[in-house]
Amino acid sequence: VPHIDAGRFRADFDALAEIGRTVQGGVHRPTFSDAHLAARAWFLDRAAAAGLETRVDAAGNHSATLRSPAPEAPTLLLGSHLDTVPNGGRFDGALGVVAALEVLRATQDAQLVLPCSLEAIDFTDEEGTLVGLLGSRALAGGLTPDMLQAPRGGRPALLAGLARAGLTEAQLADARRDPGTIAAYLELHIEQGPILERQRVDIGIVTAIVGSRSFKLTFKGTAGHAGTTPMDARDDAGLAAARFVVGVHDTVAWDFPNCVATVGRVTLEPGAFNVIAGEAHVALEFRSAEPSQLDALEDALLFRAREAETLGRVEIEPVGRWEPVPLDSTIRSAIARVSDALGLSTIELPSGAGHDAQALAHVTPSGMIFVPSAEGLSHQASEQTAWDDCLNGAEVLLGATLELAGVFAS
Ligand code: HGY
Ligand code: MN
Ligand code: MN
Repeated sequence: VPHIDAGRFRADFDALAEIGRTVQGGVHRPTFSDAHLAARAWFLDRAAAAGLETRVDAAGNHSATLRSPAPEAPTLLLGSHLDTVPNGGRFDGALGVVAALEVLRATQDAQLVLPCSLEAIDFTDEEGTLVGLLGSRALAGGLTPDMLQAPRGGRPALLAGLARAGLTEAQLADARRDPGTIAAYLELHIEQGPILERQRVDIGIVTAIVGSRSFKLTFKGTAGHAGTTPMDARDDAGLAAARFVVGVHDTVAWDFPNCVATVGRVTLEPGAFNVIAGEAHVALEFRSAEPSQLDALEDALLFRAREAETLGRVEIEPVGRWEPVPLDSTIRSAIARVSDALGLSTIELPSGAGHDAQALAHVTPSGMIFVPSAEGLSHQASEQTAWDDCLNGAEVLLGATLELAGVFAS
């Protein structure tokens, strides 16, 4: 019976964590940065070293495949992502990719013949440094040209990034797979929240993934002299942005208790001590598991923007959205069965983080396995998951893969 080679798994995870490592011990691998490109090359090298087929598709998705001898065998995709947020952690995305590779190698080592091919895949730009779920949406056929016109990272960064990676915008859609060739999608990921740790549970069985919407807001004020302009004569874009940030917090805290909203960046122009800000650029993102709540939250927060605005008004630009999706119940019960057989405790929970699984869920049965995050911390250098938990996650991914290969092959 196949089993995870603990030494090989750990050695690969540690080697990958060195690529783009930061002085604080985190990882900085924004999409198409040198570190990101190096991590993807490393992944293909490791796959080739194991004698697995490797490929890079038109959206830059990197994958390793253990081919089934069965003719017309569908592919069971095991994925995650090697790109990170700026100054992110070692586990977000990377754990799932290394565990997926390890599942293929363990299966191959055991000379187990499956009715499905197994493919370990690293999706392009999951984090939205450029677009968000770029590779997984392209593969699932969910990438539309309008998503590339005003992406979160800005169009110049997108085009420059694609060029660095040897990709072109026109070919991204060629990465689309016929859903008939995909048996299912499975992803191991850290929880990135505090629930599993608080409840001392080993494995999280993900029920659904929240939806999210992102907007760029520009508050237009009047730049002016910081010394000579009386306080009642100012049209201060910085003050408008500050009022908006407080309004975002109050709106969600008071009226949308099970949603979240974040202003992760405020940039004031011209950005000098002695100049009243003429413009404020604000990055807004909010999430909910309920589509209807996303609409209500959008209305409420954009109303707050207009309330806060300066005389020069506020410009509001949508720059990204990911729909909430439920995950597959057959996969959820397979994860539960495998975890129970391994003596691991489980709970079911929704994901407050976005994942490639929400792009795949539109076209194929998709499921996610969570392992605990220490203190619920993520998207920063001290992101940490105990190695035993990582091993548990990889064993559950292996067991669920072997079980589901039989279920979804037909
Ligand atoms: O932003 C997210 O939720 C995910 O980590 N990309
Ligand atoms: Mn992730
Ligand atoms: Mn992330």
